[in-house]
Amino acid sequence: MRIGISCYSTFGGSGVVATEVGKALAARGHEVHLLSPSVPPRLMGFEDRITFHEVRASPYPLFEDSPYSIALGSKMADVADHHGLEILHAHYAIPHAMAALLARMALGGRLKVVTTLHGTDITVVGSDPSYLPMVKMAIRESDAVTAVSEFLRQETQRTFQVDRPIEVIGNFVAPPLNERPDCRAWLAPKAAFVLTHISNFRPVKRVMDVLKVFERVRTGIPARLVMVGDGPDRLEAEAYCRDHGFAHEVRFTGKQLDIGTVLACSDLFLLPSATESFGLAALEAMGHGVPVIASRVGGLPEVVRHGEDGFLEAVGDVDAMAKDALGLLGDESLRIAMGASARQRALSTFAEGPIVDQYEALYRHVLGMA
Ligand code: GMT
Repeated sequence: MRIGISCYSTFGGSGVVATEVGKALAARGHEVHLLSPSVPPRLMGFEDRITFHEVRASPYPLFEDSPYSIALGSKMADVADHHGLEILHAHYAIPHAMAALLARMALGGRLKVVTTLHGTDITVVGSDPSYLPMVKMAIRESDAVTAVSEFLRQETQRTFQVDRPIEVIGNFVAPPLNERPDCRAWLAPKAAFVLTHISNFRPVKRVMDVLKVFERVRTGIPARLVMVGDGPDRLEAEAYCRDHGFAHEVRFTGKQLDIGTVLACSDLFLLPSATESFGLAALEAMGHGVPVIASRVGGLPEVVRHGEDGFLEAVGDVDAMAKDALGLLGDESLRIAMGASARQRALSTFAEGPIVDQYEALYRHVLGMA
């Protein structure tokens, strides 16, 4: 099949999933065209059968902001026309799904649009009145719609009052590489435990809760915290560590491509989000055998089993999360058992092969091939 995939090129989960799906499809022999404002971080190096197309919205003195959605729709139509695309797969509804529908109209309808809903395109920004009618239209008019968790499927139907089928296709992880540089020595001298958080530091991630959990844990056991990523709440987080006298125990790495190296020497992953439709970062930690402490919210309970792969607590309950962390890190056999359980779950229930099979089957279905 000839497939166009559009996504954001930031470090967020939807861009990661879109790129990894594209790479997996190309490895299966499909022709993949990736459309994004810049090269997505996971598209490193030359990949056979994947072509990258940069989307650029040209400025004009009349525009306050150049209309990216229109430029994306134009690029989609152009690429679809010249490369004979059969499917346009939009990852994250805003604006990719609307742009794909415009491209379909521009080509007289001979192009199928698949939309994958990822999270805040439904739960936060998508339900904002300034976007809601267009997101609803995109969900209704796409040839197929998927959601990354059962929670998100139900939330979409509730918020947008749509009764069309929405297929749940979860996120996936590949088995981690065996050979990694050992970063434990420089992350945690003096044999301290390593706690890790990875996100884009938006308010929805509640990074201050990560610090409050760590603050409690460090008083009970020797520990270090690694904060991977960047975003609006990073400055406040760094200031909190300085003001509370534990900045020397927290390492802010900024954005990192190689999260596998950090996860390979982590003992615990923290994800206390306010909402999370799936929690790809938690799944990636689990794939490395790292247990997770997270909020009991959104799609996280579909990924992390409380008491088996880690612990889930109410949003904002930093005392309970710290208690869980101290219990887990203080009991070596529990920590090892939960890490093994997390890894087993990630690499079986969320293995790449069967999940890419689901996308492939969906494409065949919308193309009338199945
Ligand atoms: O930043 C992004 O790329 C999307 C982001 C979001 O906020 O929508 O992440 C979402 O998609 C990921 C991949 O499917 C999920 O693992 C995240 O849970 C989800 N984020 C939220 O729901 C907050």
